[in-house]
Amino acid sequence: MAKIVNSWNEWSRLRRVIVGRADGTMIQAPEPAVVRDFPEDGFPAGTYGPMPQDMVDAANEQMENFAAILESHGVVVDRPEVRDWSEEIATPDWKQASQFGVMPPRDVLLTVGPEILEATMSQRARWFEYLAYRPLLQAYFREDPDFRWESAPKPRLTDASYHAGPEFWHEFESLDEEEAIARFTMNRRWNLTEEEPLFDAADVGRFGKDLFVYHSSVTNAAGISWLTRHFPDHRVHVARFRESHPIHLDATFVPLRPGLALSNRKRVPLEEDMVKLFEINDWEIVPCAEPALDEPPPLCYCSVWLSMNTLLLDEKTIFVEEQEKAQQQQLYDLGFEVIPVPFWAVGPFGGGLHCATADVYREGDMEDYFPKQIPGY
Ligand code: ABU
Repeated sequence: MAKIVNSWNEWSRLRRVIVGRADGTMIQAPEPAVVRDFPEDGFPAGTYGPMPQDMVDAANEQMENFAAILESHGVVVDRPEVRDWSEEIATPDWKQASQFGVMPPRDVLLTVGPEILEATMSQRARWFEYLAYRPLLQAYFREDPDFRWESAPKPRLTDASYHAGPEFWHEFESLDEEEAIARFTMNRRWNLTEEEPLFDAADVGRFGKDLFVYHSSVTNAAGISWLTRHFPDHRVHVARFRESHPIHLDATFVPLRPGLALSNRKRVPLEEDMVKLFEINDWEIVPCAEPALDEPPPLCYCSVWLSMNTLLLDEKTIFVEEQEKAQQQQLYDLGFEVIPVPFWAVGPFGGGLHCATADVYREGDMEDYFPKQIPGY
């Protein structure tokens, strides 16, 4: 029987990966966890519906091209199921008028060694997203006797999981960035309460034995506590950055190879112990390059910092968005072979090259890259 699932970090040689799909992606209906508001592009707050078909086609074309590039480098590429994300969904506790999509597998699936963990997610619209990956996970389970298939406790996502309803986001949007940072980031709370553990997989940075989890607008302290208990052989550290609306670590702080990490030049780390941990273990943290875009493209809820949302083929070779020339040059200067990949059309579907993928197999085992630790962190 085959070994299918194994990945302990972000940089060891990639052999198998899931690449998402743009098909059927929705501008989500409002809910306590998220309100989409694109008045100039046909979706003012309160409205929802499918992404324009020409955008879906353009994103899918770039994703097919990326899958082909990965395959040409000896990586097996798996794809999730196409599903109808426009359907209303319900649990005994709530109804949600639309779902989201399945472009960013990184948000949902966390691979740690031989385990793939389905994250709780914190948006009602994303409650059933794991279903698109189930055919793949079932196949891995059948073929790989060591595969640990795990699912975090499905959250209730009742109103108790949120401080307020969709109106939270209307008020949030009325604040300028500094006000939002002072009110929410510095107080470690956006609209999630601590009612139940909530986390997105993309808030976890995998550095071998050490996992860094972003306390963000989609991951709460209970979620980080759950992950700490779930991975007793790891050291789980809280990461925080000076960012008004944090969603996911992979456009904020990413490892490039043992001893080298890339940090968002604007989003300053707020955990002093985190910076110290890297310093005492002789890691260099470099600020990323300036992004090519000033503003995100139409219908995009991600930031321009998708410029640093890259995928490592191995610790010397990195896939970078084709038009992010400054980021490419910086990585080249740091000693990487840079493979440019056109991917801007995918951004509005939920992310860049890292978001659009989920590791299945990278070579190597769990290693300790931070032998010196800081007690209590
Ligand atoms: N899913 C990654 C998005 C992060 C960002 O927009 O900065």
